Amino acid sequence: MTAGGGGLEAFIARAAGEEGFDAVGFARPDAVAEAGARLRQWVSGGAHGDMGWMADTLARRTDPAVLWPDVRAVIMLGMNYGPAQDPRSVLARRSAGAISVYARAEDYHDLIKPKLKRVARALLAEAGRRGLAGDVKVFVDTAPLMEKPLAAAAGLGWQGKHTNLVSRDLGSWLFLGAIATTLELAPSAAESDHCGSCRACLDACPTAAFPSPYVIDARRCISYLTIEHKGPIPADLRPLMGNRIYGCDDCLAACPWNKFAVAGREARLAARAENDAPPLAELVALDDAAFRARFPKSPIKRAGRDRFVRNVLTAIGNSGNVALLPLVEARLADASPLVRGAAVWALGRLADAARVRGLANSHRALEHDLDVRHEWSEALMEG
Ligand code: B12
Ligand code: SF4
Ligand code: SF4
Repeated sequence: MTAGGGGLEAFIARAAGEEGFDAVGFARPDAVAEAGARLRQWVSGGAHGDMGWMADTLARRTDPAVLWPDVRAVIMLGMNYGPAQDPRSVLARRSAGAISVYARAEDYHDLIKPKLKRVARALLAEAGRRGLAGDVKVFVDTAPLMEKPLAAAAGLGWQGKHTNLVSRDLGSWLFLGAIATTLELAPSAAESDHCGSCRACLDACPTAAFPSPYVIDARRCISYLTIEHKGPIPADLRPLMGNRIYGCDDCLAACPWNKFAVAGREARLAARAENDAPPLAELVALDDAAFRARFPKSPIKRAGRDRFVRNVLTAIGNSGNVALLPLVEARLADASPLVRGAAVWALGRLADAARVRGLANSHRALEHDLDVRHEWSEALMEG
């Protein structure tokens, strides 16, 4: 917590602490002008891939005052979701799926938003007691707001070379939320960069998603590929994904500042045991209803069943486990072309040439989807 004394800032810091936030600070809305310019450059270079919403909301995203002209201050809040153990241990279990830490628990959006609202309401009531009138809006993740640069300006941490906010006290495991307000608040001192010559996160990335330090190419990031990307995963990246089926933590987990991290104290953010290393065999068989029942209140539901099963089939293709072949073959006739295409790829990775040819004979003539037909050609090495 960065604020003390008897001002509104100290009141907010106390209220945020009572709601379970681990860090709080204050930024002027115009504190991130440089980041806005960089964001424009990033989007114009296409690094956002098919996250069209980043381009659509660019004007609002680059400047909080465009989003809300009356805003005078942005309160940035951080919540620690540090895992109890190293999340990378599951990467060696190739027949299990690796789910990123944030997605092993309840959806943080659902948890944090009501907490932000309670802090915001308490702030307005306290301001009223002091004879001040004001308004507030709360944001977590989904709004067009540059949360990381704002959090750095508010002193919560700095944007590390992996582009996420790193805190000296909490390492990389920090969710961000924001309360924008028309009330005047004294800005906190911005945090400076403590990466130094370290490049552990850059070297840890399995898909080389950092063209340079501090810049990510989302199109190569496994988090983007498994969660946001709607189409088939680019073939050259599939073998590099290993068993990562939803998000990725490798760059975050590599950061030496995590040595100061402690396990998160919010029980609803603690990993559900069934999401620590779920067998791929179980996940690949999920239909839509079973998928929704398997992941109640989970952020994983956002990707939808088809994208999720695509990811699972990619992991199966990387597993080297031929015992999974019958489950792959069952998906060759799936209703979703995305799933069928991923099943063909997994088949090509695991089965011998005669088996691929035999299955191609029975499935390919019925296939009308161009992407899936292309997968068959590749699996038969006709390309
Ligand atoms: C789009 C998005 C993604 C995209 C793009 C990732 C990215 N780095 O932006 C994808 C889908 C890949 C993604 C993945 C993840 N995300 Co995300 N994502 C967002 C979202 C919605 C917008 C971020 C954004 O504006 N990106 C645009 C790019 C341009 O921003 P940037 O990478 O920070 O780029 C800056 C730098 O390149 C910098 N820059 C350029 N050159 C230079 C040079 C120097 C010297 C410096 C200092 C800086 C610099 O300027 C740019 C503008 O600020 C935010 C929520 C929000 N509203 O902010 C969450 C958010 C960033 N995600 C979050 C999380 C947790 C993740 C994952 C860890 C999830 C997971 N486990 O899979 C991964 C991490 C991957 C990674 N290494 O970034 C958290 C991060 C919390 C934190 N501590 O920072 C956020 C803030 C959500 C939240 N509310 O908690 N995410
Ligand atoms: S989340 Fe994974 S794939 Fe994405 S940049 Fe970090 S290490 Fe690379
Ligand atoms: S791993 Fe090293 S370079 Fe990357 S964010 Fe952490 S300190 Fe910075």
